[in-house]
This record gives sequence, structure tokens and C-alpha cells, in this order.
Amino acid sequence: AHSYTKYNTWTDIVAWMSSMTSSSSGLMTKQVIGNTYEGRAMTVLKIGKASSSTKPAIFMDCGIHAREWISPAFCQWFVKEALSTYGTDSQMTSLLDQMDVYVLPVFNIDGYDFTHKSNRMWRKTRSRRSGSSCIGADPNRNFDAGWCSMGASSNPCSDTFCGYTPESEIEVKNVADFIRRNKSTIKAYLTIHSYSQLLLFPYSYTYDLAADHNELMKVAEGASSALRSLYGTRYTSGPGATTIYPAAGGSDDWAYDLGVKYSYTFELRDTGRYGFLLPESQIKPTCEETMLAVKYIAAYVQKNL
Ligand code: 0X9
Ligand code: ZN
Ligand code: ZN
Repeated sequence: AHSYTKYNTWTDIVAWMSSMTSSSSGLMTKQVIGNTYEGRAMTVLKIGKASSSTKPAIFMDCGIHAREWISPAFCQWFVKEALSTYGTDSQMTSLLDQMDVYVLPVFNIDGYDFTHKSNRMWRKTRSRRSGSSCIGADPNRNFDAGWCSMGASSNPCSDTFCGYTPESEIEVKNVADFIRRNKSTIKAYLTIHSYSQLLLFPYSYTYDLAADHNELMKVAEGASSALRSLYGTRYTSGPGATTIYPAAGGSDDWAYDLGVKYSYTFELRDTGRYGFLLPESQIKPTCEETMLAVKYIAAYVQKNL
């Protein structure tokens, strides 16, 4: 059964998406953006007060990397909080009145399912190609942003394999198509990973600073302070290349170069004690503090529409 303080299986998440949509009084709708390599439906949840005109939006995905289980847990938490605090929390109400939030709870569903059933430490997709017996590519090396130029591998057996071509992974293609299709409305792109407690922004495929570096840094610092205010959890902010490592083909750089200015990668708890195996007892505090950072960014974006 589904629980916000447990790591849910894909089967539990599918049922949860349906029941949450049904009970949302029209505040949330579901949209399939395509299927994964193994045929699972990639479902984007659109949360926001219905409107006859198209509203500006924020896109957030979780679970690009299969083993980072705290990430899908956060997307589920966010949906719960959005639906349950709309109408009582003034910021959430104003946000969802004015904007839509698109949430993709699990990006790499095939990989996520594999981590539950076979190999807890799997990272990549589960696609196969003749010519190699190794499976999958790193979805966060497969976007068309300096593709495979640095910090990525062209070896199909590597955990950071960039894929055979940009968007060779159907999951990446489906998300990129969705964002391209909604390019004029999407004002922010948030992607949730773990672990290391970082708030990263472009670029990672080059050491060049983004044109909006100062503003992106200011917003990241504000979001990190908001996060820290709850339990004292410390985050480091900065461009990917110098804050974590140079790595091309990432979704954040790709969205930014497409024109989505507020493009951020979160690396949630912890800093390595448990790493990807973050205990379920930390789901609630991690999600509560991360909500503050996401809401900080959302409020900034909303104020600067
Ligand atoms: O390497 C990654 O893809 C991310 N770290 S993780 O440990 N979750 O794998 C960092 C991504 C930073 N952004 C880009 N490299 N574009
Ligand atoms: Zn269950
Ligand atoms: Zn990751």
C-alpha cells in the first residue's frame, strides 16, 4: 500500500496517481507523455486551478536516476502538500491560482522498478541495443546539451553512458518533447536527485558561467537558507561544473539552453552516511525541508513572471 513515509513501488505509485487525481476536485489532471522502453506509461500530473487561458508553469521531475529513491518520494510529497494545502496555505493557493505545476513523479520508471526487484543500485534506463550486452544509458547524460563532450562515457557498460545519440533514450525524448511543446509556458525546470545536499544550476557541460548566473545564484542561496531554517540541513549552491563535476548531456543545461531560465538540480540528503540508501525515517524531514526550497523558488518565479 502507498505511504508518504515509505519508498513506494511503481505499482503503488500508479494507483496513488489515479486516486489522487480522482479526489483532487479538478485541481489535478493526469497526462501520459509517452511510454518507457519497457512500455510503462510516463504520466505527468498537472496541478493548478483550472483556467480557460493557458497559465505559466513550473515543470518538476523526480527519479531520473533509478536508485535515488528519496527523489520520487519527494515528488509524491509535493503533490500531497499542494493538494492538501491549496485553499489554506496562502502561498500555495496563490501559486496554483496563477501557475500550473507539472510533476513527473518517476522519470526512469523501468530503472526504478528494476531497483525494487533486482538491483538496488541500478542508475540507468533499461534499454537494449544489438552490439552490446550492457543495458541502459544515463538519462542525465542523454540530453542534447554538449552531449557526451565531458563527464560522460561512450561505453555502453558505463554507469554514465551518454547513449547512442542525444535523446536515444525514449524517456528523455518523451520529456524533451513535452517541454519543447510547452516551451512558451514553462518558466522553471526543477529536477530532483540525490545525494550530496546541493542546489545546482547551469552549466555542467562547460565551465562558462550562465548568462543569468548572478540571479540563479541569488535564488539558489535564498532557497538553501529557507531549507536550512527547518532542521539546519546545509546545502551548497553553484553551477554544476564547479560545484559537483563537469558532466554534459544533463536535463538542467538542456532546459536552460532551450530558454527555461530558472533551471535547477537538487541533490537531496544526505552527504554520504547512507547515500542512496537513505532510511525511510528521513523521508519526512527531507521532504518537509525541501518543500521550503521549492516553494521559495516557485514564489520567486511567480513574482518575476
Ligand atoms: O551526475 C548527475 O547526473 C547528477 N548527480 S547524481 O549523483 N544524482 O548522479 C548531477 C547533475 C548535475 N547537472 C548536470 N550534470 N547537468
Ligand atoms: Zn507498498
Ligand atoms: Zn541523480
